[in-house]
Amino acid sequence: MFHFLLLVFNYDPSKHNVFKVNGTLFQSCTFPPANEALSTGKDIIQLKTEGRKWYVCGIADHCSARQMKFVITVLPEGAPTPSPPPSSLAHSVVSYVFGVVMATMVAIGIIFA
Ligand SMILES: [Cu+2]
Repeated sequence: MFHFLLLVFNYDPSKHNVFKVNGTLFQSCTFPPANEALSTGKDIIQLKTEGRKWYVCGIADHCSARQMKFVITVLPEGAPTPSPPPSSLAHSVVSYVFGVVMATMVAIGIIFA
């Protein structure tokens, strides 16, 4: 059984937004239609499925020039851990400040059992 975890994007909504994209769009900083953007400033995303998820900021050149992009890999429960988990992942809500460069992030948190 797979439990989900929460991804929280905290940012200033007057300056940034969040698009969920695929790997190709992530690489090229191409965005879906603007009405698909998350823009509350505190977007909470449930990661319910395994695999890699990509998020980018769609404002101006933030994605391409400022590397305002985020990728997270959700591992199945019981998967071998590649490295010791940061202690913050033990919390029920995993929170990152959007805009911090995180090229790769492996989520091993099993939340809401
Ligand atoms: Cu931005």
